[in-house]
Amino acid sequence: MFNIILFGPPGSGKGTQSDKIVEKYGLVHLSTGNLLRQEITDRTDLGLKAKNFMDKGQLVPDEVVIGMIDSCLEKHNAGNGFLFDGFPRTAAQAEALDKLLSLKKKSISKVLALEVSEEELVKRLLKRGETSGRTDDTNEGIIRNRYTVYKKDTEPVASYYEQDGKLVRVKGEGSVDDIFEALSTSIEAELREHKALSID
Ligand code: B4P
Repeated sequence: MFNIILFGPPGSGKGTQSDKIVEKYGLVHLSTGNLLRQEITDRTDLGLKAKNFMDKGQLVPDEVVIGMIDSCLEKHNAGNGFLFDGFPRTAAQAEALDKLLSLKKKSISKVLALEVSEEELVKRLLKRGETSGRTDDTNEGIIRNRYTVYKKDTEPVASYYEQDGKLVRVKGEGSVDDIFEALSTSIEAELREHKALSID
């Protein structure tokens, strides 16, 4: 079993690439963004609370997101492993994830970080906002706030994994297929190492 984190700023293509990765490698996709949007659609208490933060381009509080991931890990018995998309986004979330996985005698194998310039991100999200109906994609000020929050709270999480030698940086600009190929190369190198060490 191997567990991957797909890391990167808002609009870097985490969701786009996750769909392709889970299909090819048979991983369970855990996207906190998708889970939160489902809670909003279902009008749950958690969803109503989260919507206030998401609409402003802010992060949803750690305790809400960590609780959500905890119950997802309980629900899914991932055969090949998990792909975490958009989680962890803060140091507290990264520490909580390590604790939750170590209770199951598991850990993160690799963190794949997509790198995209701010201007390209803003362009992509404004374009998606034309059709997605996502309130956090329609306003440039909110999109730039999401980027500011990323730089302040999320980007430092990369060094948490870099210290352990788990971080791989991948250029997130170019065609979706070329980026997927670069990600696949890193995943397969990890899988070979995994087999060589025969880690469960
Ligand atoms: P998320 O749902 O995680 O989404 P995202 O950051 O907006 O985008 P992603 O990187 O997945 O981009 P995508 O592939 O769709 O977060 C939304 C919000 O939820 C956060 O702001 C926060 O409020 C909350 N939240 C989520 N997780 C949280 C957590 N752990 N803690 C606290 N709060 C949390 O790509 C974007 C666009 O680019 C698409 O239109 C796509 O078609 C396009 N695109 C993709 N690849 C491209 C390429 N190579 N070239 C051109 N366009 C491309």
